[in-house]
Amino acid sequence: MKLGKIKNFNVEGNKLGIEYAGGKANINFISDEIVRFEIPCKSENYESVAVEGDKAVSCDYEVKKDADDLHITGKKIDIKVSSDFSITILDKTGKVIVSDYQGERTIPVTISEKSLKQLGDEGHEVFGAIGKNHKVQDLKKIDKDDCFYGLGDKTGYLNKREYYFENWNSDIPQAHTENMPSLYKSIPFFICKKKDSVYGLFYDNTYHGYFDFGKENSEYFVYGADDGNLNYYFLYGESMAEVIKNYTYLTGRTPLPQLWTLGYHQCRWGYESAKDIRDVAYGMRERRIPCESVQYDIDYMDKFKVFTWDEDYYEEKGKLIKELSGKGFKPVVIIDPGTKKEDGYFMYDEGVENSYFATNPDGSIYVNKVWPGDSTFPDFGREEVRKWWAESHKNLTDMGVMAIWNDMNEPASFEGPLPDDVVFHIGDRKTDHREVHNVYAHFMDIGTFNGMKKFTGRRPLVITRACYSGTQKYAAVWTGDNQSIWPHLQMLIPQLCNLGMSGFALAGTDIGGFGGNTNSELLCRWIEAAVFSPFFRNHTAKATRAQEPWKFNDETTDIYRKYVELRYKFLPYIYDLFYQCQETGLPIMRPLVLHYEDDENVFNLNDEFLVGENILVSPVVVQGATKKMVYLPEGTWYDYWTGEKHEGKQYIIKDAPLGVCPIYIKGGSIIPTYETVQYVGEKPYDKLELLVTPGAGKYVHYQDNGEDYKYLEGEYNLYEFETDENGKLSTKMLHEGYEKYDQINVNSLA
Ligand code: MIG
Repeated sequence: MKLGKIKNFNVEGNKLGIEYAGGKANINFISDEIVRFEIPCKSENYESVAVEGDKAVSCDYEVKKDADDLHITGKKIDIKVSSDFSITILDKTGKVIVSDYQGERTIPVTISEKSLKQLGDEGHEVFGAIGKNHKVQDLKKIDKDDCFYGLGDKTGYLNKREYYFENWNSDIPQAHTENMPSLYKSIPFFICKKKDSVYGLFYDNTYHGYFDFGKENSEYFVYGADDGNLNYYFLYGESMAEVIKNYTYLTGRTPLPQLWTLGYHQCRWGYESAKDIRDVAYGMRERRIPCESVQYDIDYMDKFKVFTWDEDYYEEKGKLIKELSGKGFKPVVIIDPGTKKEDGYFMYDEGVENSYFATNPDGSIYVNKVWPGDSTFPDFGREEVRKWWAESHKNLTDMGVMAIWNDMNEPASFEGPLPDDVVFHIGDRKTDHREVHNVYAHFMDIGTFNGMKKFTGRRPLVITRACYSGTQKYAAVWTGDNQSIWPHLQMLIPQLCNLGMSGFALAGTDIGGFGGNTNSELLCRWIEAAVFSPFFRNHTAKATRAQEPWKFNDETTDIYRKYVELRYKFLPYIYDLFYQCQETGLPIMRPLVLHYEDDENVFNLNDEFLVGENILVSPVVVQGATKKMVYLPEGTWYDYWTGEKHEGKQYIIKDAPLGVCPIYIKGGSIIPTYETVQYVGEKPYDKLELLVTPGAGKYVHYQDNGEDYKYLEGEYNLYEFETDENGKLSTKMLHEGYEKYDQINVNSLA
């Protein structure tokens, strides 16, 4: 951006202010590894929605000025600041990690307005074909070997290089294709893995954002936004894992969930009555398929009015919930932000009385259509509105509701998008839809989280469709309306891995696919591939083929059960990973590149993933395939099903007929497992079985009541298990504060 030459600078603690001939810029050290760069083009007072509280720790750095440039010497990185706030970041050996691109963009105008119109007439969609300069814009150089990961839920592949994306939370019921600019979430963070270094960038700006990773020109990547400040954090790290640790230090980490939330969930938009829910719930138990919840989609509400219950179809308030709770089902209900405009409806009346809804510029309440018809939109950016929303959850928790699923919070609307000038707030500051759109769900989720925490006393499960960076502190996510097609099963892997690297450790897809009709093979392959999806739910739309496994055939039911049981077996391992995530920010599902950064075979590996560091999963995601080419990275790997030993750094062909998902356990692993139950809480988990593979190993296992916050007061156990070369186990207690297992057994895989 055109600021001209540096005139002066001024250092105050962690903050460096730079005076340019044509404006100002700021550099702010958060830590030795995290540095914020800002041109306050819109506002002097930067307030982040994603970063809460002051994260800065004291750091040592020195600033020197020569004729044209500033030279900042830090502990981990050095920074050169030049004219026009051009930035070069170097490591301590003097090697450039990343630098601004000098020169103009070469925007390809591949389509004339005339052709664009022609295409539009027949309904062709044109995604990002015409580039444009943005009000806020940043160009940085790309090197030949750079790979880009992260950016949340974007479609396509693991590595985003040569793709174009936008950040504008969007409700997209059509099939999500790899060339789509945006889906439901806006997470302007990515990791650039270079030949021999790595860094992260977080462009913290909530306006409509744009990313081009070398698509328009292989020499540079472009970030842009429609308004706001140029405001980004550079995140240094010696590995991708360290960059993620820094990013999640800044924006927060996925908190420890309740154990049951990691179990299996069944859902459908189209359970139209208490009878439908009951049939599915008892159907699961009868067929011995473990299940935690049969979730309530919008039909449970009275005329889609949030915080109400339809007693005509779903029986007397509380009755069904109580009955199913007795069988171990935890009620999870959907909530939308759109609040029906109807006099006499308590939410509407309260909202009007207290001016809680977003307004038109003239002050009248803004109305658009969603499920309930004419609806209003709570102005969640204000604390008092979030408090009101939080309190409203008592209507549900009084009935026994245990978790909330927030939908349509992009916000979606049926009568065209919300106009730019709809008035919203962030805190007390008045602003408009353009700035709030991408953080609307974030603020809603905070309200939900606080309400559920208050009324249940447990760690809330809030499942959200839309979000922004930092929402991971409050909500789990699912990837929205996918379809029952093979490409969407394939996309599960890169999409959940990228969400994980973007801070969202608790994420899942609709198993079986939401839109369209699934078939038995696709459903079986989906449950195989999803067995380690952090959030584990089968869901489908109205008027599609039913997706409860027994609606197909016995083989499907058996395969399905086998994988849901496998999930329950590995629950303590998954739970341990969530425990570790609080320290490291590392996700549960990880692309191989996260742990094998130097192995070029894994930079673009889209059909395998790791669970933690010890389990490698290489599912079959291609129709009709019965063999899988599996890449095993360096080390020794054991086939989970046969115990067969393989040396890594090679491809192998694994026989994988329907019902077999190739799974490998790393040598020297100690993996905690539980006995399969029909639901968490069916019986006490008083026995732990350790699955071990040959080789010396060490593993820390976490145990608590799996429900509330008592662990914060020390009510938990930490076991350190160690095996020697002969497989002999020793156990050390690192912390003791909870009832210990009665038995710990060892089971050797090979
Ligand atoms: O546009 O509540 O993504 O999971 O079942 C439909 C009905 C609105 C969209 C969600 C989907 C949910 C559905 N909702």
